[in-house]
Amino acid sequence: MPQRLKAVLLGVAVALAAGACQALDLRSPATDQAVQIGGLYNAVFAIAAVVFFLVEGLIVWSVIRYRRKPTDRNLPAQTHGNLLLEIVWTVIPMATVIGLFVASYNVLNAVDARDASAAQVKVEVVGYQWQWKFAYPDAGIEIFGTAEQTPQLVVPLGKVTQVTLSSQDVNHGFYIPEFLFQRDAVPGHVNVLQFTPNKLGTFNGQCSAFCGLMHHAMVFSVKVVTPAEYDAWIAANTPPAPTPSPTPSPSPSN
Ligand SMILES: [Cu+2]
Repeated sequence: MPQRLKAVLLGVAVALAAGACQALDLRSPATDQAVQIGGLYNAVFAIAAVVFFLVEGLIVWSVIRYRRKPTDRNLPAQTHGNLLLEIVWTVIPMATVIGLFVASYNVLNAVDARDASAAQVKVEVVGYQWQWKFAYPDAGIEIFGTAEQTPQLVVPLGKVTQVTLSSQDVNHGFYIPEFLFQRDAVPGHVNVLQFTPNKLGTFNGQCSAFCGLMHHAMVFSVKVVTPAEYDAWIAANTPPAPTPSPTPSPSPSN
């Protein structure tokens, strides 16, 4: 093989490997759902990589192996169709695509599954120009983000958290990279999603739909804490119950 060709092939291989490493650099998934999405992504990428290197490898090999030599005067023997080969290259891609469809369908259903009765924590998320409101209706807690104070959603580890997502004005996107998915906040429509955090820590999020001049300011974070810390946080942030107004004493009855 000529030296120059070797150098070119080596360069191509290095570039492909670098691209592959970058593509596989998923944020480490922080919810049960994200783990499934990440698994699907990696499986699709691995299959695509195998197909790519197989097909490209065969092309490059054929081009080099069967290139015209200076001594060639006639065309080589021409082959017209090969039933076995055609069955093989039809069945393998079909099986691959059907397998990917089934895997994607299962993961999509698992990620989109919403069982209101299973929800252990319920929060409302409202996007507006240009921040987020996080509310815990059961505790009466409301958090409004500002440009100076980015809002933080506190959720307990391992509990099914249900988010009721809406928008007050234009489309926004509720996106946390470590959750490996995003959902739109659409005015006039409520999106409900559930996730189960599986990793303690603080995960940054941002609006993923360009929503106007201060779109970039729509940053927030999700803090995953232990259930005990969560209970303490809820207790510490629950507004005091309004003092009951004096009720007239019941009229004496005889
Ligand atoms: Cu927005």
